[in-house]
Amino acid sequence: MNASTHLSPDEIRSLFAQAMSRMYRDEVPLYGALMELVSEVNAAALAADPSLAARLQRSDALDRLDAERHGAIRVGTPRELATLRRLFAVMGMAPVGYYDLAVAGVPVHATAFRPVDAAALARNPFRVFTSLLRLELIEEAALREKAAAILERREIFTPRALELIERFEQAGGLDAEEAREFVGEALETFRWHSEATVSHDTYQALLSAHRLIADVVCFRGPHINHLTPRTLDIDAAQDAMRARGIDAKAVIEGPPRRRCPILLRQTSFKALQEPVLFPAGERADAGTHTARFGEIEQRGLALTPKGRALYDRLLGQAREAGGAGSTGDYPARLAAAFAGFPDDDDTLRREGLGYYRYALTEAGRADPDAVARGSLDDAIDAGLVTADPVIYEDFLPVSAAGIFQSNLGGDEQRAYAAQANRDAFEQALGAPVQDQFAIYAAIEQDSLRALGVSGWAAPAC
Ligand code: OOG
Ligand code: NI
Repeated sequence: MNASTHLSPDEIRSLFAQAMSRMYRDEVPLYGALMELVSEVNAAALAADPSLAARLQRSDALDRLDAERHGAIRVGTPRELATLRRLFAVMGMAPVGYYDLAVAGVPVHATAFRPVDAAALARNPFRVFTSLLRLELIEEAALREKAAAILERREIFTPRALELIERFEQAGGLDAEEAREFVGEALETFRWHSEATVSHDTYQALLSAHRLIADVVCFRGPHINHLTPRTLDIDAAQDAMRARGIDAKAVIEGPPRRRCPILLRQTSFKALQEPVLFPAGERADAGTHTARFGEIEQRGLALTPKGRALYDRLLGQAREAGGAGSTGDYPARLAAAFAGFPDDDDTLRREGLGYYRYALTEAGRADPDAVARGSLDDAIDAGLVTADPVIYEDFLPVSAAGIFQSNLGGDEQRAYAAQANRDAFEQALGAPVQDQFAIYAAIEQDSLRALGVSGWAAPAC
């Protein structure tokens, strides 16, 4: 067996994303309806704006659009998280970013496993938002110890999945047959199991500590709780959801609607009430559990640290202006706050608020001397070079908290006093998380270098 017979991690990721999508469509029929709706909205958006298709094509986003998804899972122990890191590595997915959700009253911290380089992202940007339960945030000692003991006993990976991960690590890859088997085995970890592993009483006790704790602790594994397609027009998709009687979240998370979309806007439909069986002596008790939901998202420009600081400040303004979080006439407050955020690509780029990908136009390729004669901005103005938004591939902590909250069922609003603890998270993960800004900056830098003019730099941020 040598490297040439290995399937690329990109191919394994694509197979896995397809398998996951099929499984989720079978498990959650509403997901199928959402997929149809999003593909109709996307077709309409492309038809209405011919330049959109060309722009998406140049930034590699068009071909991947139909396959583009993110999922989310929640795990209970450091060992589970560390093994997931190895499992995702088989598919070319690395942990990027640290998200602390305790401040928003959700007792987890998280990262996103995703492909990192431009070619892998263009191929298939499948990402999984992965949260680790912070057991130390359960106040009652007896309950905390019980939860820890339950989690210690479970094994969320099949023996064969573990063997194939090791095989990948030792051989440096998997051949086609091994990869096919790996995808099937890995899928088992993310499958929904309607039999709880604990009694109804234990479930209730954990549920009242926090609904999310029950979701993580009481089942055989970290069931995938949503799989999100990418839409080109989330407002239209939100309207279409409502028109079909889908119970969409009241507010779209993230920035307001703009001419130049930035970062990430998301909306979701309420979690399903699903039947659960509890082992109780001879007879199984029946109950219900809310864990799984639907979500759609629109992705836009990746912001630089400067742009992100402005985003965070304006979002904070909108959220504080009304006293509470995302309620009342929040959309109007949000739009008003974001009047202070430039909304044309030229200004966003020149002010160093976002990352752009540069490419020679046909005219630029035909006349390299003309390209090199002036500055980068001159070449763009002369139509020799294009600058297209680098797409944001990550998540937003305030949005994620809103998504968690709206899908936990109850309307509990609490905040944990605990500090973010990135060191503990990375220790559990067994590796540092990568810095998203460095990744976007590298994509921008590489595109600049490929223009072949020495000395050109992206606007400072
Ligand atoms: C994850 C929620 C976060 C997003 O898109 O921000 C998320 C979860 O509920 O487990 O998926
Ligand atoms: Ni999500």
